Amino acid sequence: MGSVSLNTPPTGMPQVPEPDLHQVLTPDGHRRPDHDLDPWLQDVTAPMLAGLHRDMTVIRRLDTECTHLQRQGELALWPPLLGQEAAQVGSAAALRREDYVFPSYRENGVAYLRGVDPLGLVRLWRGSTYAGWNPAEANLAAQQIIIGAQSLHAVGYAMGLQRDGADTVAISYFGDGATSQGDVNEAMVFAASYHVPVVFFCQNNQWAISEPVSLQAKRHIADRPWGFGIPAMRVDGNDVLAVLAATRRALERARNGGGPTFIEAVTYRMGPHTTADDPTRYRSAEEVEAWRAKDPIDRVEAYLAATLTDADRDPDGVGPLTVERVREVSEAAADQMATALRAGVAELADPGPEALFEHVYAEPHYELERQREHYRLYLAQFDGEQLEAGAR
Ligand SMILES: Cc1ncc(C[n+]2csc(CCOP(=O)(O)OP(=O)(O)O)c2C)c(N)n1
Ligand SMILES: [Mg+2]
Repeated sequence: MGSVSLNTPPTGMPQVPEPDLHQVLTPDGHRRPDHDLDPWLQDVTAPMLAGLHRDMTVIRRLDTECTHLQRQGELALWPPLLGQEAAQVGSAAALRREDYVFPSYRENGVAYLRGVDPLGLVRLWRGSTYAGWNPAEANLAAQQIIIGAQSLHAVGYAMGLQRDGADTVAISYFGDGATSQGDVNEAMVFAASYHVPVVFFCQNNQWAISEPVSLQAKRHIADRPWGFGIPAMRVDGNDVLAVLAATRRALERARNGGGPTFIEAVTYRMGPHTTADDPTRYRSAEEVEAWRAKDPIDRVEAYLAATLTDADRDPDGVGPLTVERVREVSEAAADQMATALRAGVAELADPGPEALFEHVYAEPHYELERQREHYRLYLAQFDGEQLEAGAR
């Protein structure tokens, strides 16, 4: 593996670069040399790319299925990640099992790659559980709705890791809009001051609900961290290899005592902010079409089509590895996930209104018991049918 030194500003004289966009796979599938990222991509093989293609395809299907489930009344809300598959898969693939992830509501693909059962995500967005997975098992915190708050949690956790002398890194995911929040800026001050093993991973998807990034950032988002003394890299977030390399580089730097790094993954939210949003009210169809041409899955297929030869063997079969075969395997994995998800949703039990009182305190609490009894008596006034409707 290559050098882990980043272009750290000299002490006392911060250098504020205008970072260029790092890209190793062009939208039409050509491999571009990148001095900073290439050393982190030495192990990339066709089967590995096929695996990244499969993961992106599966999370795209997961996202589409959940959007449909919301439209069919099965979920209360869903925040689509369509278009952001490379940013989520590339970064999550770089993580070690023991690294700890602090996500926002949009990192459903990252959650999938951390081993979270998609049904856990569905139960969460259906409102039938407070947590769809055990954070300690997946090393994935609960999804954060308070914009940017998870960056403080990540830095606090990383300060603990530092004190434990652990060989582990915390990573915080957030959006472009979140970089305008106090929490993210405070987190960067602490991260830089204590030189903690944390990676700030910003998916700049161009929009904070209906507010374009151009309104709240007069320079690149990646320029901001330099002011805190945190080196930053601006990468093509629709380029899974560039994201993988940049995240590996930042993680290794943190692991080796190099402190925090900020990654701006430049991508695009192809769908609505959530299923409650109508993006046609604030952005043009031309803008969306321009980004469609930069699709993260298409470019991996184009690259494979241009580079696969008969010498590339299908790891699961007898013949050569072809783009058709890669697509087939990815679609089969997506079908399998979607079938299990649909079957699981049909069997989900409603926890009932009294579940509200569970897990508030670790131990029984007389005031909570009083409230629970009061609520039980209130509910007893209704018949079962009304109760069920009210519980949704
Ligand atoms: C502290 C706080 N303020 C406002 C909101 C309402 N809100 C929800 S999502 C969002 C936009 C976030 O945009 P961005 O950080 O770019 O993330 P994206 O949704 O694009 O992934 C806002 C303002 C909130 N959840 N929390
Ligand atoms: Mg955004």
